[in-house]
Order: sequence, then structure tokens, then C-alpha cells
Amino acid sequence: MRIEAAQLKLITLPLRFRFETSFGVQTERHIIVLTLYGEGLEGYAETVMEHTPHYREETIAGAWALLEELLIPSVLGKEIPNPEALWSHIRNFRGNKMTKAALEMAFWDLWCKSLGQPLWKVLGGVREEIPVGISLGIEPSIESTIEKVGKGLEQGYKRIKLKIKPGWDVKMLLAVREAYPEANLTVDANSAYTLNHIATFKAMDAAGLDYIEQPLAFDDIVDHAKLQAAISTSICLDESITSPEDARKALEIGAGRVINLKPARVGGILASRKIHDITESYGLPVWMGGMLEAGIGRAANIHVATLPMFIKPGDTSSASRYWEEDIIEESLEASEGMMKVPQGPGIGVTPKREFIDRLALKSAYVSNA
Ligand code: OSB
Ligand code: MG
Repeated sequence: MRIEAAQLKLITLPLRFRFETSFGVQTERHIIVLTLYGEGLEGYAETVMEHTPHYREETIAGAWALLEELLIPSVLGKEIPNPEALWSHIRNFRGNKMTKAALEMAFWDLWCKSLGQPLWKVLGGVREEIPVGISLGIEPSIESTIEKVGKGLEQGYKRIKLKIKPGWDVKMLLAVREAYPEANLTVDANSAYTLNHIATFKAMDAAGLDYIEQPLAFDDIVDHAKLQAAISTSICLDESITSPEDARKALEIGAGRVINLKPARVGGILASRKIHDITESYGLPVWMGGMLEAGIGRAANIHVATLPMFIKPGDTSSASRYWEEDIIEESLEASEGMMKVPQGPGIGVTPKREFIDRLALKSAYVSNA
């Protein structure tokens, strides 16, 4: 496969809900839609980093520059027989996992299309629908939290994740637990706590959570291991895991017992498969995370979540929860907490070109011509 050209489009897409986490409030997403062209086919990906570096270090502005000036020019016009070969051209650039992931994931789509196969089959996936839950932002009140949890459960979502921060945790959780004694509940702190909060986490053990996601610093595993040894609820790592090596080290020292695997955070699909295999070797599960993706990113994540160890429900809920109108033709809707895997070649979705062009704030075309 030879990548002949690439197109970048920056769009903003308004969210249907106000999404508050410990690191801020989001009301819209900024997304770079990447299209790779080769052999008469098109491969798609979207970026997941925030506009500002509040989740990990990467930003949309950085991703745009790096894709346009360095990453795409490094692979343009070269014969690239498979995704491993793509990495031989970009491996020596450090960090910037989410930006590299956009290029890698668009290449997977393009390459699977050249094979005439859906991504999930090429990956060796084992299921045609995946279990999903929802991630609820910080609400204005305990009452409205209980109401939203109830709505999610009614819709059949298999797990409800609640965002927490200091001052919005144990009391709220115990109230939600009392309202829904049987619900599969988890929390996500997005790194808002330190080891000084051990008493708070011990108190959370009483809430019967499946896991506590990323309680401590975004780049830490050592303190997470200390916390895990002090509480009975499992820790799930999100921000801290950006590579297979991170995953191996974290599991080796007992920094957690679950991994939220977001392909974009770890550099793409090859790294995701490696992390999947590492966690399997420790007998631990992974689940598919989300970054409020629109249809292109959501579809790719659904394909990856067909690998065997994606046992726990992920964050890949119905696109209509997030958007009035998605950027793809297909509708990615869960039913009774199960999301079907799109079945066309590649990631199996078609961008709405006119819609994307109408939303575009900026565009670039990169080719050797
Ligand atoms: O920490 O998992 C997270 C969204 C943006 C950035 C980070 C996170 C999230 C979510 C939402 O929790 C997951 C989703 O619904 O896509
Ligand atoms: Mg998280």
C-alpha cells in the first residue's frame, strides 16, 4: 500500500450534554478528521486529544502541526505493506501517542479496505457486538445524578461510570448505591487525588464499585501501587498507561488490576493489541475507553473491543447520546447495552463529506505532487 496523499480537516462538534470532569467542563469537541488516500481507497481516523492539555499533554494544535509537517511527510509515497511497516517510519519520534495513533488508525482502515476485510476480522476479534456502559459527568446535585444513573440503567447500559473529584465522592456514591443496590457502578477521578486521600478511598470500598479509575497523578504508577495495597476495590488505570511497557510495569508492581484501553492514548491498534496480550498474561481484563469520539473514532474503538479480553463493558455508548448529528452515515446505537460492530471493509463507516466540510474551521492537503 502506498499512501499518495492525506487530508486534514479541523471541526468542532457541539456535545448534547455538558461534560464535567475533575479537569474541567466540555461542551464541544475539537476533532481533526484525517483521510489517507492510496490505491483508489480512503482510510479514516479522528484525533482524540483535547483542545487544551488537561487530560494528557497532547493538544489539537500540536497534532495538526506534527501530522502536517512531520508524520504524514514521513510515510507519503513509501511502499507500506502493513501497519508494522508504517511504524518503521515513525517509531523514532518520541511521545505524541495520540497524534501517531491517528495516522496509524487511518492506515489500518485503508489497509483493511485493500484486503476487503472488516478491521475486527483482521485483528482476530471474537464477537460481533460489544458490551457497553456510560460515563456520566459531575452533576449539579445528588438527585440529578441518581436520575441520570436510573435513565442509563433503564436504557440497558451494563455499567455506569461516575466522575468524581475531592468533595464529590463518598457521600454521592453511597446515595447512588442506596438507590441502585444491584447496579454495576464505577468511578473515574481523572487524577484529582493524592495519597493524602487514602481515607476517602477506604470509605469508597463500602460503595461496592467494580473499580476506581485513575485516582492519582496522570503519569504515576508507584503511588497507585501503594493505594491499591491499601484498599479492597480494584484500581483501573487510564491516563498512566501510554504504551505496552507502561502496562507491563504497572501490572508488575500492582498499580492496578484493570486497564482502560483507549487505542489513541497508547499510540494505536498495534500497541492496543500488545497491551491486550500483556494483561491477558496477568489474567486481568481490559475494557474499551472513550474520549467522546464522533463516528469515525467510535467505530474504530468498537472493532478493537472485539478482542477476547475486552470483557468488561466499555464507554462506547450510543452516538446519539453525544451528538445531534454524527459525522458518519451509519448510526452507532447500542441496544440493551450491546453495540454492534460495523461490518463493511476497514472500520465500516462513511464520513458525511458535506457535513464535515461545512463544519471545517481549517483544512490541509498533504501530497508529494
Ligand atoms: O477519563 O475516560 C476518561 C472523556 C474525555 C476524556 C477522558 C475521559 C472521558 C470519559 C468519557 O470518561 C468516555 C466517553 O463517553 O467517550
Ligand atoms: Mg478515565
